[in-house]
Parts: sequence; C-alpha cells; structure tokens
Amino acid sequence: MEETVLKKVLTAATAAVLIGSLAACGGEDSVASSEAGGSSDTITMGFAQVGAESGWRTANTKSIQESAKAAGIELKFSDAQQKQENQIKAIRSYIQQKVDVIAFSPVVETGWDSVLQEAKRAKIPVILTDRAVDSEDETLYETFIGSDFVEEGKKAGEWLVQEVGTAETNVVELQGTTGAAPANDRRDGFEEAVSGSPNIKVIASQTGDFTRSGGKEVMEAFLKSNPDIDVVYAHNDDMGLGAIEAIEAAGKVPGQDIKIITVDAVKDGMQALADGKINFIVECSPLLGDQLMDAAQKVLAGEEVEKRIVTEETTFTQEQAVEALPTRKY
Ligand code: GYE
Repeated sequence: MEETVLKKVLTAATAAVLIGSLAACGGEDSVASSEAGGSSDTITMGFAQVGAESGWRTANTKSIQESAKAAGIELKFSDAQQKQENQIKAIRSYIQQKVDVIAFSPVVETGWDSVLQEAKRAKIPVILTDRAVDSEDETLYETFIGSDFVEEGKKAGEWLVQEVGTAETNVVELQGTTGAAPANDRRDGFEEAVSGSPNIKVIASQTGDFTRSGGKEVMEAFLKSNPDIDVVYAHNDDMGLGAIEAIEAAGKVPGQDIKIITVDAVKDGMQALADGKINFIVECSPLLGDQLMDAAQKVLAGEEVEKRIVTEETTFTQEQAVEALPTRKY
C-alpha cells in the first residue's frame, strides 16, 4: 500500500475510534450530562468514587449509576484511581460546577476537613457512602451510609475461633488500602475476636491495596518467608483470589492446606467459596445506590436523615455459597 493511502486509511480508522469513544461518553452510563447544574427541578449529584480496584467497587459503581437513573437524578461521576488528591480535585470541581449535592466514598479516613469546609461554605450538602472520614466535625456531612466494618472483622475472627478451637493457628493478613476505614476496622474487629485465643497468631500482615494483583504479590512474599501458614485473612475477595493463585503456584491446596477467609461476597469470591478454595466469606453489600439517592432527595427537601445508615449483611459458608450463587446479583 502506498504511503499516502495508508495514511488516509489510518486517519479514517482513528476518526472512527474517536467517534466511537465520544459516543460512549455520551452513552447512558455516562459520566456527566451536558446540562451543568441541571434544570431547577432536577437534582444534580457529583459522585467521587474511590476507583475500580475490586469486584465490589465495580458493583457499587453500577448500583449508583442505575439508582441515579431510576430516581431521575443527574449524575456526574469521577474515578479517583485510589488517590486522595484526585478525589479532592473532583470534589472541588463539583463545588465549582454548583452541583446540588456531593457524595463520595473517601479512599482514606483522614485529611478531608478543608475540602468539606469548602463545600459547606458553598452550601452544598455532602453525603458519605461506603467509607467513613474521621473528622471530629460531624456538621461537615449529612449522613454516612455503609457497612459496619468492625463488625465484619469480628465475624471473620469469630468463625476462625469456632473453626480451629485450641489448635495452634498461624494467620497471615492481607490488609486493604492503608488508612482506609475498611482496612483499619476489619483489622481491629478481627483482632478483638481472636484476642481471647492465644493459639491464634497473626504472624504477618501487609497491605494488598484491595486488588487481586496486590493480594497475589503479598501472598507470594508471605509464602517465601513463612513455611507454616495455616490461614489467610484477606480484607476483600479480590486479595483472597490473588492469594489463591500464589498458593496454587507454590504447590499447595487453597481451602485445605491453607484456609482462606475474605470479606465482600462478590460473584468471583462466592464461586471460589462454592468450589472449596475459600472457606468463609463475610458479606459487605455494594448495593448502596438506592439508599444514597433516597438520602439525597430527603436532604434536599429539608427532611431529617439519620446521621448513620448501616447496611445489613450476612456471612457465607461453602454450603451456603452453593445455594446462594444462582440468585446472586453481584
Ligand atoms: O470491601 C473492597 C473495596 O470500601 C467496603 O473497598 C469497600 C471495600 C471493599 O475495594 O473490595
């Protein structure tokens, strides 16, 4: 093919890709609508998401987008790629755009006061979903909708205490993102539950950043330096799934040679539980969209909302996972 012809073909192909991606941007699940600020009776919500680090997060994003659409709320959505500075930037831009309400899931617990004060000064109410901030000033947000992560950690620890009885048990812990509420609380709840069992020892603990690749990498290192691992406690399914890969690569059988406890109960985790590779999962529901839209509508109508809305959740054994899988929504 002649050079000029090739160039033309390539230009046409690039244009097609560009048009395709622009069309995708304007699609139904789109980030923003074109109407900044929304019309007077349409609520506009700016939502600053943590990232796309896990199956849980994907399900959570989908829930928020679907619920916004169903409630007729215009959603401006941003993904912070697990970086606090990106979330702060997104919140500032929502303030500038004068959205009606800001919602976000804070990647870490600390360091939010000044941006939340900016929102307050601009009279834009803020709703926290999924993760908490540790601010002492509770007037900086309207409500916090999400799970009780300490309780989740306790359920994981209580199952282990029951399971191993008095047997000497070495646990390695794959922690969530350093400084994140679910990482801090799931660690604390678990520690509390096993504190009366001196036979259960957490021999190593490190962050895997809530990702599958992080869980795999940390588990590989744990396996190299600790020959006697009995149990993995992973703060989410994805890190547990990464650990399974590392355990199998080391020639051991996950679920048998090394038992695995995780949190979340997303589809892939539940499948591994049903297959016998994970031993116990504590549920953490990502379906927070409806409650969030409901709270936003109430706040903007001047109605009372509870300062803390706790998500209901359960736990799953291998047998329960087999039963629950066919009707699982996420
Ligand atoms: O458990 C994990 C995700 O904040 C509860 O974040 C959420 C956690 C969830 O990455 O999978």
